[in-house]
Amino acid sequence: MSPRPGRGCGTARPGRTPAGSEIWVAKGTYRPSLPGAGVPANREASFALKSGVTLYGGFVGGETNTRQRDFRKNVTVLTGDLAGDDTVNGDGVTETAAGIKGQNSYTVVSSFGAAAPNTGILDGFTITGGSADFPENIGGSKRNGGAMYNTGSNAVIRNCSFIGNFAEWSGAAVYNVSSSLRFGYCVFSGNKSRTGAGMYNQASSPELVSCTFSGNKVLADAAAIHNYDGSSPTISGCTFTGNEAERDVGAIANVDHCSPVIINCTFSGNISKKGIWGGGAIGNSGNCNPEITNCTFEGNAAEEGPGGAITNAASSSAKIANCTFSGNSAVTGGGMFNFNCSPSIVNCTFAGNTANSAGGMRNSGGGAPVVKNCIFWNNAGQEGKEILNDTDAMPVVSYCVVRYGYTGGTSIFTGNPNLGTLKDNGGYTKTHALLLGSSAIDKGTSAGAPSSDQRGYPRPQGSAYDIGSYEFAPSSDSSGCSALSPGGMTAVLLLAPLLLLFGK
Ligand SMILES: [Ca+2]
Ligand SMILES: [Ca+2]
Repeated sequence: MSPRPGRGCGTARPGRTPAGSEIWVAKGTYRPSLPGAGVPANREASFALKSGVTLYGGFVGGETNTRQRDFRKNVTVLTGDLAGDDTVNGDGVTETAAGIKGQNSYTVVSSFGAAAPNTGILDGFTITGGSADFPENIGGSKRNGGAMYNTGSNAVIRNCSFIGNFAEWSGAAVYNVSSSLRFGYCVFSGNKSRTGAGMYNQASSPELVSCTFSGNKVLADAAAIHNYDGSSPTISGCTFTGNEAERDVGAIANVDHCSPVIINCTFSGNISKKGIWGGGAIGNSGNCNPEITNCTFEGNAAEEGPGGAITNAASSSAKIANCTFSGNSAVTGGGMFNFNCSPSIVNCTFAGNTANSAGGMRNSGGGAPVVKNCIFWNNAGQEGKEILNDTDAMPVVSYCVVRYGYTGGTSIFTGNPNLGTLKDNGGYTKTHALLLGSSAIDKGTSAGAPSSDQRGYPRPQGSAYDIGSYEFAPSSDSSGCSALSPGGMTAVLLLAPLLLLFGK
């Protein structure tokens, strides 16, 4: 793709702006193209980010520094609704893809790097009404990336909302090719495409910090993020809620050598509706080995498939540690489904998940998942099975609390782990605390166990490592005092990416 002609925000034109400068934009709506005399607006125009130039939205006018602006109050909208015929809210935002009417911009914002990556910065805007709806399969930005299309880009996007965009194929909101953008404090909602409605990454490894993906929909797979072809983003402190795939994977799909780092994230209420591979929140397939740490999966569903929270398939060996799986549901494997793969699942808590069979975990199709220091409790399934293995699956299960026991495991405990309700016990994500008298306290192994628990609280406490994602602290948990203020320990983990995003 080549840079497109585009009118800059307000009176400024990015194409004439020297590198290193800033453009301050007042509240209001801005379109990439306006109709001329007898000439319609150009659907192919977009706002093109320029290396070294920062676009700030959220001003009234009269401010003397960027800290005086309020981008939440002074909504500054970049819209693809060229004719002004979309269904919009009072700020001119097309709130869902269904509100798009007529011929909108194929892509609202773009960034392009040729000899060097694009380093533009976009801060404090709402990008809406992009519609990459070209009917023929020509690829490129007419069918992908309704709000934003990036290629060869290291742009920084912060405090932006991507709302109500559409793509015929991938990335209704954002489509990245060979790019490594950084997104901080961004919202992706109400977007719709065939796959990856919030973001589609092709050979791209962006960094996402404290972003929210909600209410995105796909006609096929991966309602929030689709990672493909060696895309391994870092996703920290993000929330995925209420995203919905007609087929597989309610939130994040990793396909073909994609191994993202996913840490301190919450996945709740995401749905795979009709997919045979399911994966209510996450699906990994084709040599994808993500690291999923300190995350909570709550109330996700694979309505007609396996893996209420996660499906691992096709030689994908995820490393999953310090995670909580609570109240997810599926046809089989209410918490997790593993097929022909060997993930490691360490210090995780599976509680209250449901399925017709194998409420906690189903292992099938070969492979040897390692399941260590985990709790499986009250996961409803046929015959009371918390973990169900087909004859060709050979999981190695040790140091686990499993209701009704587990044949073939070592160091299996069947006493009640006394789990508290799922709630904020400190850290970034909700947990089931171990309550006094829990069978999981000091029964885990130190071998391969993480040095902190899901909240970031140091392990071990007491005489040994606990089983599950929560480490019981004898001094404070016994007395009912909070062991850790929210965000206390794990804030350190987020510090580095925040500096990268905002130190510029
Ligand atoms: Ca329109
Ligand atoms: Ca302990």
